[in-house]
Amino acid sequence: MRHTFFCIDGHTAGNPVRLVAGGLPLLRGRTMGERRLDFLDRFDWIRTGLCFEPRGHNMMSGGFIYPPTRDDTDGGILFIETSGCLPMCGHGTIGLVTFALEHGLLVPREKGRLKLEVPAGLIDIAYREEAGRVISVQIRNVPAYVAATGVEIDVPGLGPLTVDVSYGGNYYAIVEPQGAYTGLDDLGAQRILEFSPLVREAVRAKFHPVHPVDASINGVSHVLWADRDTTRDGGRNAVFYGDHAIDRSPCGTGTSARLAHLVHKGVLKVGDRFTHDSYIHSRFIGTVESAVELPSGNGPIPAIVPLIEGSAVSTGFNTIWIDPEDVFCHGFQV
Ligand code: PYC
Repeated sequence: MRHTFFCIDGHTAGNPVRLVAGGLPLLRGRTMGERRLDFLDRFDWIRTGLCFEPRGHNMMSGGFIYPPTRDDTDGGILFIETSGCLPMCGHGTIGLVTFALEHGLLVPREKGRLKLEVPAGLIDIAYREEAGRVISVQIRNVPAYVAATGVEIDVPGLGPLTVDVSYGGNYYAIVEPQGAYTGLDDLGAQRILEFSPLVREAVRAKFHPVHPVDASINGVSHVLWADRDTTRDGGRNAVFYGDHAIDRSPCGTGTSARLAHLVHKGVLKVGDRFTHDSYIHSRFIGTVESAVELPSGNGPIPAIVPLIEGSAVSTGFNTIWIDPEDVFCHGFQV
């Protein structure tokens, strides 16, 4: 039997977002974190079928919006993407919220504001509308913090690098210009795609971060290449995710991780606003809203609350079916 999914497709700052509005599975679990694990256990074929070729591509990502699991939220999000179900996705949230509001799939209790549950925790949304279009979405993200500094690795073909690991909803290896890495345009997209898996593998061999509050969130999944000429006003980055993707957006969780990183380095402080540009020069605005502490067995960990603002555009409706008779029904990657 064919499984049919009604989707609203679009992009946030150039990176794809597929809101699966019809055909989403009923999930077990009291929280979105538990539902994520249930989805991965029983329904991961939906993610691979909708994100991998031939129905998707290397950068494909999106998600489902579920009714709230708790009284104080407007709904819950489950993210899907080529690498799995992320605990949090910033560009995904901006797109999913935009399309859902514009099509009446999310009904806020308070105009201009939403409280949503994602697997990584609770997030607040402030959005602006004009003539029935959502023109901007700002996320108050889960707390971001620096998990490790000075991780020394040797990348075949590139040489030695010292990187830091920072969390912004996912764990990022952050590579700043040094040694043979002199900046994004010098390295270029092909070599970012070639070296990023090697950086991730080398960092994973040395350090395995585990979230102090939720141990189901662990491990370095993304690599953020910071461009040269970063100042306290802004910078450019390229985020690598999955196995073959450079984020076309400035990456919401990557921007959050970078804000925590720049606060840790003394470049930014609470209240600062930071423009973050992507590989294709699209933009998010990040703000360090406040300083907080995350409880841990080894004492409190300094963290920040990041605000990430951007916008998204829908490009059309897409009714997609997954037919078990199709040899590629669950997708493939090359
Ligand atoms: O915007 O957080 C993000 C994101 C994660 C992976 C791709 N984009």
